[in-house]
Amino acid sequence: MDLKFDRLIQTAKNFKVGSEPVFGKRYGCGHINDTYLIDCRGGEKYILQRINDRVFPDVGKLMENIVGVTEYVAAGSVKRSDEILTVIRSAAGCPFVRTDEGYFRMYNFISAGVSIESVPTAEQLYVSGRGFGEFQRLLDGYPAERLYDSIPDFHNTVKRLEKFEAAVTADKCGRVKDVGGEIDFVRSRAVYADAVVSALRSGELPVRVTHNDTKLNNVLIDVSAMRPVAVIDLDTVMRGSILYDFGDGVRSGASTGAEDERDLSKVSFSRELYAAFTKGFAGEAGRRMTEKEKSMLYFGAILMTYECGMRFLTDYLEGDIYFKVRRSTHNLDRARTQFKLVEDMEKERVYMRDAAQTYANGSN
Ligand code: ADP
Ligand code: GN1
Ligand code: MG
Repeated sequence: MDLKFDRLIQTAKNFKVGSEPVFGKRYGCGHINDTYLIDCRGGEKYILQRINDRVFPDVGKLMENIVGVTEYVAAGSVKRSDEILTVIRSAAGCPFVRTDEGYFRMYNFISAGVSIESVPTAEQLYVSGRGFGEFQRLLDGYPAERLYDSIPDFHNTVKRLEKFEAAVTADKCGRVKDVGGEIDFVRSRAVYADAVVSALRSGELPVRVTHNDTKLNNVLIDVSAMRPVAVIDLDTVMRGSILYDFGDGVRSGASTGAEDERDLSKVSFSRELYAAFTKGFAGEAGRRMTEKEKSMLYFGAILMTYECGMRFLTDYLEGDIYFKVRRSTHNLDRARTQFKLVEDMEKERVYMRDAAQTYANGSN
């Protein structure tokens, strides 16, 4: 439910803002939290977010993660402070505030960059790859033991598959009958689910501190200077694989159509966009990757796209309780675009693998 204007302003007043909050409105296109832009009398701007506490039940621990990560990134960054994501404390010094309407946090509004919400140009996606690759590099050395698992098993695709099967069995909304083809699609690729989970467990792939939600609109880009400004949406910074960050960047960026496009003829995997993201990401993070990571990097893109499609379909079957939706088939439409991309990527495996290895080895 949207917050009433006066409640929004009242909530913003709980934080240490530069001057009186006078205006607020809904902002951005995130699928999880409720995001508002707050304007203050003196011209200062802030992002106020109502944290989705169904997704993140322990807000205190979540915010400890975010404070730790933002401070670490700030210390390792050479950027100006207004280009660095910063948690604004409450008057009482707390990184979040609880009101009758839920849990809220505030960030500085970073105006030097924007979220790209449409199909990016190759140059923009290259910049996005650089931003996430740089973030991955900046997180190197972050004490992983300080991180709380804000969503346990977030990219454990085996567990995702189990949840999906449970949703099919429960068929809470009677929707299973309409999505037989999509269910078969997920089942026919069940073999993907275990590949990274087991390689992480055996130590074949190193466990790193990763962002885990490297979707295109989670990096702010300066589109005139063509540079990454800041990586945002740090709720899911946890232990993971670099394949996840690479993979989700490709999933969300290297498509010729929107994530929720209904006309699947508009949705295809783009080699040009893939190469651009890969060049940017590997250019920043490639030197630190192991040979195993380099050889499996491309698979991260297939896996993240498969997993995300499965998550959308699970949510559709469960009655749209996780992702924000604006129409009854929204999650199904999203699942279908992801499955179309998976099919395309499967045909492009060799190209994807070779390009990722080439860029990760720095030969381009
Ligand atoms: P969600 O978890 O719901 O995706 P995000 O933290 O990604 O929430 O925020 C939603 C959108 O709001 C982002 O995609 C971005 O466009 C905008 N946004 C969030 N934080 C900032 C910020 N500090 N400065 C500028 N824009 C922001
Ligand atoms: C969500 O929060 P947002 O919109 O940046 C989701 C991601 C999905 C993505 C699909 C915490 O990202 O995992 O890949 O939607 N975030 C969470 O668009 O579940
Ligand atoms: Mg987001």
